[in-house]
This record gives sequence, C-alpha cells and structure tokens, in this order.
Amino acid sequence: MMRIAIQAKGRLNEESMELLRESGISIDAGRRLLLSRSNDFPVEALFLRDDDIPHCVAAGVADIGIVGLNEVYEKGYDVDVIHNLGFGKCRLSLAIAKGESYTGPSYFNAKRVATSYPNVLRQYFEREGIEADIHEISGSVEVAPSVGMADAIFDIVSSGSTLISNGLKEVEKVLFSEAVLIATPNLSDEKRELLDQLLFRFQAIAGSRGIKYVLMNLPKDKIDEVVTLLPGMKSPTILSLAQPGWCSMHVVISENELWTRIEQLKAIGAEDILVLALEKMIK
Ligand code: PRT
Ligand code: ZN
Repeated sequence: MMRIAIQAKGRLNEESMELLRESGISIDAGRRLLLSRSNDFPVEALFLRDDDIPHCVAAGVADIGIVGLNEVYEKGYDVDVIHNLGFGKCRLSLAIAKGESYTGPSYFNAKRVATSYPNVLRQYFEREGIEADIHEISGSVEVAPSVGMADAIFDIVSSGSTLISNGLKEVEKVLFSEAVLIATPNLSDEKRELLDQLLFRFQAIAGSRGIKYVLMNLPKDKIDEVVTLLPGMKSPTILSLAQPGWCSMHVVISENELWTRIEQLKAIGAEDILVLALEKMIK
C-alpha cells in the first residue's frame, strides 16, 4: 500500500484527483476524510494543505505527493522530483509599481520586498549579489506596496491580472512552476514498483493530451501523398472500403495543427473526415 499526499482543497486538488481518476484510481474524496483508500489500486490518499506536503513526503509520512514545484523549492526538504504533471502552471516573479522605471536586478538593492516565498527569493538575491530587505508575509502580498509595507513584491503570477489590478508590473520571472509528483528518497522496492506503474499511467495520459484521432475516407492512390504530409506517422492504419479504389485511413494529429492538416487532407481528396478525442496513448 502506497500513500499519496494530495492538496485537500485549493487550486491543485481537482486536477490531482482527475489525474488519479484517469489513471484508474478512484478515491472517494466526497466524504472529506483525511485519509481515503482506493478500491482499484493499492494506494491511499492523504489530504493536506499544500504547504505540508513536502515535509510529509520527506519524512515518509506519505510515500509520494502532488504539489507545486514552488512549494518544493521554498520548503527545501529532501524529496525526489519524479515527474512534471503539466497543470498548476505559474511563475514566481518580482513586481514593482507600474510607474517605476526598472533598471535590472540591481534595482532591488536596499529595497523592501514582501513575499510568502522568502527562501526562493533569498537564493535569487544571493545569486545576483543583491542586498534587499525581505519581508515575509503569509497572504495578500500584492497589496503590500500600496499600503506602504514594501517597495516590491515577489509572488505567484499566472495570468498577470492580479498584478495589473494592483498597479504593479512584473519585472523578473525567477522560477517557473507546475504541479510535480514528488517521492520520499528511500522508497522500498515494492513501493518503487507501484510508483513505476503509476508513472506509466501518468505518461500515457500526458502522451494523449492535445492529440486527436482522425479517420477519413481516401482514394487509395492518394495514400502516399498523405503519408508525406504527416511524416511522423510510422505506418498508418488503412482499411479497404467496399467501394473499389477507396480506403479508410486512421491517423493521429496534434490539436494545434488540426485545422491546417484537415484543409490539406481535403485538398488531397480525403472525405468524411471524423475527428475523435484520444483518451490514452500507450507506446
Ligand atoms: O490551503 P492551501 O495551503 O493548501 O492552499 P494555498 O492557498 O496555499 O494554495 P493555492 O490552492 O492557492 O495554490 C496551490 C498551488 O497552485 C500553488 O502553490 C502554485 O503551485 C499553483 N498555482 C498556479 C497558483 C496559481 N497558479 C495562482 N495564480 N497559486 C496561486 N495563484 C494566485 C497567486 O497567489 C496570486 O494571488 O493567484 C494570483 C495570481 O494569479 P493571476 O492569474 O492573477 O496572475
Ligand atoms: Zn498553502
């Protein structure tokens, strides 16, 4: 039995639970228990505040966990970062009042900077050789400059709209973060095997993101042209149709080039094109 630490509520909870669900691991979070067992995989979920996840995993209270990389770096505990999960993307950035002119990192010398991430910020200033005054505050960091508590802030930025609505501008992007899977450093062989099974499932899900499964009817003499158009395809699936000279061809196409490819396929002579969601791609 392996124990996975998950954020109890907040920005990472829903997508963490969804990732487990898509991996065939259903956990009944509805009952709001601290600890909840899955019936279909030897794993139990421990629901915690995100701040507590790195420590719990480092101490072996949980074997693995899903948490933002920002928290892993800030807390500094000894955990292995196993896999980037592709959600909860954000960055830790320095921001100053919109009207200030920014001259580079040396701007922060002798400035007061408010943040909930003092350790990441201290390391950045050390690397840059800057002596600033770090004020640790636990919330509402973005209002610190307007109330005269600080000259600048160091905080999580995602869309940037919180900065704009507080009259601030982002001037240095210090750390890019996303949700990551972390593990305690000394996993037993048995748990390592469970972790590998879990990773295999996560990778299959990640591999299918942004990919569509496309079926089309195509004159057989156009097969080579389509294969040239989509060179990534090792060997396309082709089925003969009852109508002589025609086949059904199946390909996978990445979502960001889907419409361009479909126009090209139509121009080649493809008809009755079906685009289907691809749930998992197992290589
Ligand atoms: O209760 P608990 O301690 O578990 O949760 P929390 O309130 O500490 O964290 P939570 O749920 O807000 O965030 C969890 C994790 O989500 C963070 O540690 C990041 O890894 C990640 N994440 C991704 C974000 C954001 N995007 C984000 N936009 N965390 C916070 N924000 C906040 C940010 O603090 C700022 O106030 O959103 C605002 C900025 O957003 P934009 O879009 O206006 O730039
Ligand atoms: Zn938190």
